[in-house]
Amino acid sequence: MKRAVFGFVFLASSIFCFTQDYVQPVPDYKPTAQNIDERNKFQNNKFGLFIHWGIYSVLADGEWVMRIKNIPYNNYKRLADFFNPQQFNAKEWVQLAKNAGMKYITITSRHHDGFSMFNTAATSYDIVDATPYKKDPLMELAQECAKEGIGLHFYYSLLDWGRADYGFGKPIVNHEPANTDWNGYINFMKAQLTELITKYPNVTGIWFDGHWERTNVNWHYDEIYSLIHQLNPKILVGNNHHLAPFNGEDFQMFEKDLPGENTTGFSGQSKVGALPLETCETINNSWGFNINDNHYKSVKQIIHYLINAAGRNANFLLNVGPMPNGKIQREFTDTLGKVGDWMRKYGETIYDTRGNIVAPQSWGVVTQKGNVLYIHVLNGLKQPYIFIPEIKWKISKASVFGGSAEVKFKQQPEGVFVYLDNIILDNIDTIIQLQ
Ligand code: FHN
Repeated sequence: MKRAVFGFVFLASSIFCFTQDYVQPVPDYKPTAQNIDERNKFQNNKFGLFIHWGIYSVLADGEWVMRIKNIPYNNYKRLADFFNPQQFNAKEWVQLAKNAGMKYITITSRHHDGFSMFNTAATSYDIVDATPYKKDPLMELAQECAKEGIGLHFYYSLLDWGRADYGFGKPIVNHEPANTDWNGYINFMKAQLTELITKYPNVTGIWFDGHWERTNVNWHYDEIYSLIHQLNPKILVGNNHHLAPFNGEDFQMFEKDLPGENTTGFSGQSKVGALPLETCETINNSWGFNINDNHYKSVKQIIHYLINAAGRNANFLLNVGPMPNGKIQREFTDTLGKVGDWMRKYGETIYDTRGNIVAPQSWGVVTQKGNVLYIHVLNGLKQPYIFIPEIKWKISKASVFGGSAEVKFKQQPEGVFVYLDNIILDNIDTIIQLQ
């Protein structure tokens, strides 16, 4: 019996050791005042454009096409020979984001295929050296964003399916892939990140992805995050590791789920922490351009996602996958234009607000700015009123946002009742403003 218990404990603890993530946080990371300021700006921005663009767009089958179609790396690399986005226009992309009411762009500088979409001296497998295009679209984009006051974050993949020093598929021994130059790979990433942070104007964030492919290697985050903050203390570091934030990170991200939810299975271990939050979702079902994907989200779905994120105190990063010619397809630009129309009218109830003031309710969510609460009624009601719990402030007035008509309400110790019987509910969002 004793032996059985010991065996069980041993097995359980060895499984635990084996499966537990190996994390190297930055000891005693203290964000600078500039970094805190940047975090605030980031939270005020609320809405960003995510862009997945790489040589995979040529095959029009998403950014995982190399793996999914089992294309050998050396064959896949040939895509660079005919990646020539002659119609790419940074001005158009930035205007698209601006017109949609987005305040920042997060773009793939390098995805899991390892192809660098920027001019880098660390490898020749990049857009300037390996494609007939020979130009650096990320520099054009960075300059245009800086000119237009749009923030810029670079997505950067930790995972690399092709480089020998990454050793994709190799067993992990002592927190490193066996028989590879793992330190060489870490140094390669550091060199590229240095370029991205020092050469491109106004970059304010690095968005890591791919940790989940190797949860027990030494990613040297202590060195990488420290380097980033040394180069520019205001850079916001985020990592899509699907876990609670590590020390040294400046924002927490969620993939295809609102903070606190886990409908996709990515966020099971991702406890909501105290850092600024961001959730990303894509406009159809693909991140990279996919010619067969017609699952376009409606304008209403996107606006609801944005409001639901804001109500949970998170930004919304909405993705599009541009085509290999550099254009963004019409279905996406149309939708973004309509989302922008809504933002021009109601953005005041989203930008610069904070959420999680009141837990999400069956009828919708609450955002707050100064002494105003914005009650977003998103869902149909069973009764002609809503109840808002947890309100501690004294409410002096309730009105429909943008109008002058007052709305009946009753404040009780347990919360506020707002009566909507005389109000025609909006198909997207009925916003009641509480003073
Ligand atoms: O594998 C990637 C995927 O291609 C895409 O970049 C998304 C965006 O959040 N992140 C990864 C999956 O977690």
